[in-house]
Amino acid sequence: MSQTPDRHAGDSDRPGAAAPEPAIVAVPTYNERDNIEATVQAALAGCDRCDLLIVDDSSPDGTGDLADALAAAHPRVHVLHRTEKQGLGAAYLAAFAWAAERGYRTVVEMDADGSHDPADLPRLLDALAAGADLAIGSRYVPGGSVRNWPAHRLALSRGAGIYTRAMLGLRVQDVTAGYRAYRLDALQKLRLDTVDSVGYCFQIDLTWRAVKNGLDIREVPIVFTERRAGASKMSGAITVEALWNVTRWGLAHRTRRLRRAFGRGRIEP
Ligand SMILES: Nc1nc2c(ncn2[C@@H]2O[C@H](COP(=O)(O)OP(=O)(O)OP(=O)(O)O)[C@@H](O)[C@H]2O)c(=O)[nH]1
Ligand SMILES: [Mg+2]
Repeated sequence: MSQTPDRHAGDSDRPGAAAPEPAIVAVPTYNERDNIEATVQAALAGCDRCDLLIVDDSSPDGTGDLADALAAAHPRVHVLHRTEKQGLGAAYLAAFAWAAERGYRTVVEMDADGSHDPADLPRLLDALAAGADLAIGSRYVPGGSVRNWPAHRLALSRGAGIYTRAMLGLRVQDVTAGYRAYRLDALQKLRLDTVDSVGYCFQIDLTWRAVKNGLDIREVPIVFTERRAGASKMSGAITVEALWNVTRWGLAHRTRRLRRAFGRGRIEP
């Protein structure tokens, strides 16, 4: 790796003032050849303190080669090549381990397809600086929105959110959001070695673990825009995985509450 996370130490406009330390922005890619360069350039331009890690699962369209070329041209860009497509969850877990090994203390998850605006990176990082353990780029809080999604896609996202919030009793508004910043020390409290969610369920899984572990979670409004090129990796299997896991986590959660209530001889509010 050509950069170290402390490269900004003492590097500031204000003499004597410590500059914020670098954050790593993990960008998973599978067949994002037409998107990755614009995403990387926008992130480099929009966030001085951000390094990027492209996590490519041997994309058949050559995204990995393009990522290597970007890394060769920009010292703040790194690439993690994986041998096969193993889903978003596995790609992010590999990125978290990569970041922890290199001493980063902040990690951001960001899609490569243009849906997540790199200009929002500083606001997510500001929320961590203000005390959050997890800052969620949220489409469904005041000021947040979704652009150009077909009605059925929006309905699926809203429906999944309503079901998940009801089953798990969550107050987070955008539980499936994929644009997030974590403090790595907080993330490591979540027993990541036991996470096996593959698709978008990974985001729900980590939100649920964050709530159960009492992390400080803050939602930052973002505008999410439909991908600008390439094909979605959303599939029926990904939806079924989320539905199944949320249902069993919700039932287990209710069973635990009932057991506790009967154990104490009263029903919890
Ligand atoms: N490394 C890796 N990246 C993946 C995998 N599946 C999806 N991605 C990336 O994860 C990000 C989100 O995937 P999308 O296909 O955009 O999924 P989505 O945003 O839920 O679906 P749309 O809203 O329809 O675009 C993109 O940058 C993908 O390239 C995977 O198995 N491995
Ligand atoms: Mg997308």
